[in-house]
Amino acid sequence: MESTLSGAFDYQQLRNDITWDVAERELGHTEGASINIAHACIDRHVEAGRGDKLALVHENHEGELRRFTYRDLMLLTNGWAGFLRGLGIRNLDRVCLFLDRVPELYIGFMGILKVGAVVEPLFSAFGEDALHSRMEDSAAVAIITQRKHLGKVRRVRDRVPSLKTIIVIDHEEDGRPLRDGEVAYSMLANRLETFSVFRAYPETPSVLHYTSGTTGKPKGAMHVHGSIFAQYLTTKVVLDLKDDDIYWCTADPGWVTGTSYGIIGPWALGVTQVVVDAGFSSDRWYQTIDNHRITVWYTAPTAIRMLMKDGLDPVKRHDHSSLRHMCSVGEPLNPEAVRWGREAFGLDYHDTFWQTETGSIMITNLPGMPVKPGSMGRPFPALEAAIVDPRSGEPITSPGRVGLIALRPPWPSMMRTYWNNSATYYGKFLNGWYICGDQASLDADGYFWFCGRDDDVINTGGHLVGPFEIESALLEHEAVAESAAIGKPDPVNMEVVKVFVALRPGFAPSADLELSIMNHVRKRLSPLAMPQEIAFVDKVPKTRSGKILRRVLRAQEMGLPTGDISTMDDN
Ligand code: 6R9
Repeated sequence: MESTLSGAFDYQQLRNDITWDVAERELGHTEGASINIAHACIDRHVEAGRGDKLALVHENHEGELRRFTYRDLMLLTNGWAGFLRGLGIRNLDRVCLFLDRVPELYIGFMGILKVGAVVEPLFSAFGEDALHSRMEDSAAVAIITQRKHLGKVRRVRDRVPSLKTIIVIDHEEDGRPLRDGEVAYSMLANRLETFSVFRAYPETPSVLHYTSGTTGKPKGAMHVHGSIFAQYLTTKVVLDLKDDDIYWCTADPGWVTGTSYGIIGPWALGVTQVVVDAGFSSDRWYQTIDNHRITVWYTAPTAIRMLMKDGLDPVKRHDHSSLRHMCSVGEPLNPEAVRWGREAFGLDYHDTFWQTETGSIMITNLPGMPVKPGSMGRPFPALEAAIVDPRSGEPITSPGRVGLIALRPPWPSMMRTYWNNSATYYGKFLNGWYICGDQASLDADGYFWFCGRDDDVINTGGHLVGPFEIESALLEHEAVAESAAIGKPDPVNMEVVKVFVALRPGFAPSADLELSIMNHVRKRLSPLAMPQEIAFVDKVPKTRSGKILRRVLRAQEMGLPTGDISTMDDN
């Protein structure tokens, strides 16, 4: 494979210039000094005279706007911290956030950090079991929630012995009596001019994030205050945020993208961000870009595929001329999605690969770097990454050979352990590398090409086929809106490819369509990758962060238990 690149982008230069200590320097941190994420993201800006700058523009479901400056955030997070301290919440206590995307979620997050406690963000859509297992595992002492979710919390509280306090943020709007151990807190009525922020250090625990659980039981990745060095630097270099940007991250803080890049990153840079607490509709999303004059947009392939499904007409009905940079995370970004983005917005979606465990972007298409549609790009310049042999952990350098994605520790936002599960944590390292559990290959230009989750890769007649390339090929077929490819056990070939396909509006299942889809994959990829079986479905099962749950389809196919599905999106 020969280089297909030309142009002025100098990756090696960036590797020389961008090191983690650049972030420490720019955040004013010196060796041995304390650093608290909440102070660095909020008070620091106020102290530097930037208190009047807008930090958060919040739009609720009805389209009503609320604006918060950095000074507002300082006073409100002080309020939160004073209140939490008054409740007896101390450093390292785990405090859950169980809220829709209301301002209290974002501001409460920082309030918890100010008091030195550990934030545990949970999707408000979680059912009782998902809520219970996480609260019990972390031994949470408090949970911040709202009336509409209080019923769920009440139903689990007897089974979470550590839980002392349930904090309800919108009690005033309702007024129904609270019970023992439940307290009301009205954020906007509680501004505190000063608060002595907990003296945290780079290794002090900050955020406990349960993983999305595409494979097996969710695990709590423990992060520390020093993670901000990586979140700051990647936000600056990859998301390219600048002082006058209006930034929109579409991720919910129940998912790590919604905290690392939906709270910490943008505020560490002192940027204005927009939060929309409303469900998905392509019109609403284009309206958001238009109304708020969004300049930088961070989203996910699942959302992009939903936008693609509705075609280009809705794009044309809105003005998106404010957009200058677009990024994607969570799943492999299909080449077709990149091409569509070019057509719709005249810009490239820049893929970013990382994990709850890594805390920040690891492999990515940097701004200015030529994007190869379908490739996730190259290691973040401050990081060493490789493709390694699954047995020896030795780097594989020959282009095109598939191996495991491996990252060289340490980096500032690496998880420090899995809560209550250090054995699993230590099991993630091989030959001095952190092993992500994903398969990929490198090309001659050093670009990474994603193949699949380690356990999703299909072995047909001894050939490894990545579900991603099959699903990407399927997306090029005019009838396909979304799909999932799995390996189905086969007596002859070990596995054969089976695909689950959701059709675009205007298409209906038929034998002809089946044949046309099969042929399309055969021609685009190979006879091996051609699906032997196609099931037409209304939608493919996904996690709340938009990841296709191939594991669930595989289990169903074999009549086995589906395992943990607590993060499955059941909307
Ligand atoms: C941030 C986040 C991590 C897993 C990861 C991989 C998949 C994420 C990806 C991607 C291909 C990308 N993943 N980004 N696969 N290309 N750009 O998603 O964290 O929820 O912990 O998931 O998601 O399989 O290992 P998390």
